[in-house]
Amino acid sequence: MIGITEDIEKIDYISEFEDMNRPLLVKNYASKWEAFKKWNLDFFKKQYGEYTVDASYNNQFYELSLKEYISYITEIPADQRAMPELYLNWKFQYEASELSNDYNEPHFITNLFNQKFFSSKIQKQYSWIYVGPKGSGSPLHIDIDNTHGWNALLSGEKEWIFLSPDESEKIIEAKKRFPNLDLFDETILSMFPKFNYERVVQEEGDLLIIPSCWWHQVINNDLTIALTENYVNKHNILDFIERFELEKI
Ligand SMILES: O=C(O)CCC(=O)C(=O)O
Ligand SMILES: [Fe+2]
Repeated sequence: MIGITEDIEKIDYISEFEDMNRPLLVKNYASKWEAFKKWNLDFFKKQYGEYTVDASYNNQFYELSLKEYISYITEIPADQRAMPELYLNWKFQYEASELSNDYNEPHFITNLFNQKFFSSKIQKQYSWIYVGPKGSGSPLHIDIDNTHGWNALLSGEKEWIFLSPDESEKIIEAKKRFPNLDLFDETILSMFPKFNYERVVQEEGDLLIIPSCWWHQVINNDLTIALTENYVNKHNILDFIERFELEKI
């Protein structure tokens, strides 16, 4: 079950959420960040317009400059764009690491990527800025390498569908028939009455914690700017390390 809190200090995050592997929406957590005031499309275009970024549409990936991307989604009306929901995900930490001065990792999580036994660069691989026009979003997935994630919405509104790891078998089975299983499509959703899912709306300034192996699908209800980072804690670190050991063999 997803939790919602207006005040993180009023709940016992560790026992009620971290140890239970439960998602949590923290209202307005990111509203006090510098990033919340500063990060908008004009700022990105002026400061980082020339940088090359990745964007996706219908599961295809494209490389373009940030300036080109911003012009594409703001200057061409959606019905005249060949890719109306072109979605930007920028691994900004490699070239624009100073952007990390504009926010703080949520203080209530434990992130073992900060520990000395990991490379100091590991977090760069697991930090993204997402920008997307209305109607864009992310297909149903669990996060990479079984990491946990947090997602801070700096502008716009996102709607999420969550399914717990207990639903995995049913989802994997359904994906065999429908590889692009779209649970925001009422017709598709009604074909799977056994799915236990929850919907949550994330508003500007809200922070969402997405625990390891929770399935989620996301749609942007209007133009959004979000920051998301993934991490490991005591619950998934062994699983994480094992994966990389296996890959080396
Ligand atoms: O906002 C999105 O579209 C994707 C976010 C997501 O999947 C995540 O933060 O893990
Ligand atoms: Fe995700």
